Amino acid sequence: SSAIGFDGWLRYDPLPEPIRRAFPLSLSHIVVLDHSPTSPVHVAGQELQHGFEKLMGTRLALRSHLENRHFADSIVVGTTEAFAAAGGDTSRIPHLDEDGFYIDSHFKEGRVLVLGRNPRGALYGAFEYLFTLAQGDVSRVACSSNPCSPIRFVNEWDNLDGSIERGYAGRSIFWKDGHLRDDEGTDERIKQFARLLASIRINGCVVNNVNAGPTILTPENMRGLRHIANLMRPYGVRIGICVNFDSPSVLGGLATSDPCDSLVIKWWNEITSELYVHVPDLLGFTSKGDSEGQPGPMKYGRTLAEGANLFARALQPHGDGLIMFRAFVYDPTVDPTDPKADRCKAAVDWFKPLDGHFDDNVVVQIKWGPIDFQVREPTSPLFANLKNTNMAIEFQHCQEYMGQQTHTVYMAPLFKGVLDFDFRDNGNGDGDGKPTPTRLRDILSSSTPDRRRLHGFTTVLNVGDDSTWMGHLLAMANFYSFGRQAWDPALDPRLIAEEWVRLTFGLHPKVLQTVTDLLMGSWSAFEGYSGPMGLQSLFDVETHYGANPAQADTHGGGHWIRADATSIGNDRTSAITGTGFSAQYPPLVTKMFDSVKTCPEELLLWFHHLPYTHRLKNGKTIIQHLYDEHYRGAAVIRRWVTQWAALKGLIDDARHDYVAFRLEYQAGHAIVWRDVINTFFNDKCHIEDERGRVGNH
Ligand code: GCW
Repeated sequence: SSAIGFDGWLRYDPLPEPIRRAFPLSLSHIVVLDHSPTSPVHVAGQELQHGFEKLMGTRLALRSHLENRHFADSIVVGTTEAFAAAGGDTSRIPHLDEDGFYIDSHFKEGRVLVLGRNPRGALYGAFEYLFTLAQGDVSRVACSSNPCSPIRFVNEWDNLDGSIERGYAGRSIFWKDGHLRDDEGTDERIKQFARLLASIRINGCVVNNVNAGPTILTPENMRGLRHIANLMRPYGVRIGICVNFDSPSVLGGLATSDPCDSLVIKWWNEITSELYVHVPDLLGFTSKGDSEGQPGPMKYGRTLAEGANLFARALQPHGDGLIMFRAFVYDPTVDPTDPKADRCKAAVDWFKPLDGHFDDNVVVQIKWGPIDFQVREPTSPLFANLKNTNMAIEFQHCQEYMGQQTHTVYMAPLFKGVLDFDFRDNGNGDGDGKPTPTRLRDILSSSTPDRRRLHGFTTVLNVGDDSTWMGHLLAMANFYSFGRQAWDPALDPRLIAEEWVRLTFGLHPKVLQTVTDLLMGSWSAFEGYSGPMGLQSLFDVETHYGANPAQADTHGGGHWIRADATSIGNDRTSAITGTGFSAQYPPLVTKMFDSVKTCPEELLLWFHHLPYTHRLKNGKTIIQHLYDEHYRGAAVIRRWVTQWAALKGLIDDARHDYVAFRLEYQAGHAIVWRDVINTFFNDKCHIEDERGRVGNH
């Protein structure tokens, strides 16, 4: 079972005979409209051959169009341009954007068209067609699809020594002992990773940690980057790197790394040119400047924008490289006794004044919430404050604060809510007189033709060399869902889960129902036993793993819940008593959060400080709801153990046992969470649980 999960959702398990027989075409060939073996179109042809054979039991021969102009009985794969050049009729193909694709399984003409606007799009179409078949759908497919945004990147927090910061799935697949891994299996793993990324239409991967030092830029490691880029390029995945701001002084031996110093500028220009020799299609740089001990422009008395533009100008001559400049800048030592201090306000405080000062190839990369990947946060107000700046959202699928892959927490419902958030600032445009969209997923869409800005989607993924990639088979649903949501943020998380379940565990209706329900209830269950009502998860502040609620209010990290003997919650309203965080939103949203009546109850204690006896809409007091939620959450996981056991025999034993073991662990750990937190609050307020489960005072 050591290879459990290596294929991810790309298993292509043989389809049942009745489904195979219902397939109306008798195909014999795959026509690949491209000659280059390193083109994604070539990979698409091979993937179609491999997938079709596994699913349908028929091996189709690969052909190039020059040998045969006759498309019947074939799957034809290529760009729309190559198809037209080969004599194909493109009149029915709708408009395609970069990376978009068109699929038409035309039964009368006896062929399947899989065409992309570019080679990458053709590969995406090939996967889409195979996924449709793999889910048992052999009816006619006629569809086209375009991405919401060209920025669909994953970040790997891999250190060059091979460790992964907040990685829960083994060691780095790229690095070891300061340079590229060279053990057997490395190339295979990198290719397989790129294949998984391509299959969910991810086009970029940042291959080192935001906290990594400057050694990524040594000549040896530039050769390593070249090797990685060459392996991933055929899958349409471009690589980027994180750059350390002090590289000119630390690596280059200069006297300073001041972004306005002419020698520093020259150093960055030269090293960037050198990098492009190795990686001609570099995605660009990612930077964590002036944050958590990392050096940045402010160290030299310069603004964050001056720092970002330094990189932007070094990249600019070489093509379309971007500098992804992170907005995660805050003071890590805020004083817990200061009632006005609030880490939530940091990103807007730092970045709003810089709106309009960033070059065109700077993208400010913004964590989805104002603190740090908690189980529940309001959508970051920074998205509504930058009107003349490119923005990308940063998710985190590696579950740093959500059980670190020993707990199953499917995050698509959480991120759907974040993306659906409406800032309600209609009419407050970006200065061109036109109203701008106000719902986050519309703000982030670059597909509207008249949008001048380049927005998009990133996540901290942190796969490792564990054979399941994410450190838990079920956590692969998160990896999968990121690709789907970055392509189309309006998608229903349940449909995404169902797709993933069919591709991963097959078509049995009971498996589909049980696993989908489990995934869909998982975030809410986890929130229940770790921190409901906007408390955030009450983690140990060092490990971010086990429950340690006592630390929340004493630590300078600023995850405060302001719990005392009579009341609980952080007043972040714009009232005189509050921190003023709510005022960073447009007025209608400020108003909604400011009022206890209209503030969504799942964020009530994020925004308000209230007596434990305050009554919620369901009639319960806050403290009773808190006790009950912890019991509900833990009970949900306990039930999963039984529900999963009922799938024995419907899933192969190796994978069934793998998941069963982890669910059993989670069920136990959820009880620990429940009891630690309920006891903590009971000790604070001495209010007994109405149902007699907590406290004996
Ligand atoms: O959530 C915090 C993590 C740090 C991380 C930081 C960041 C890479 O605990 O480990 O550093 O966020 O996003 O930069």
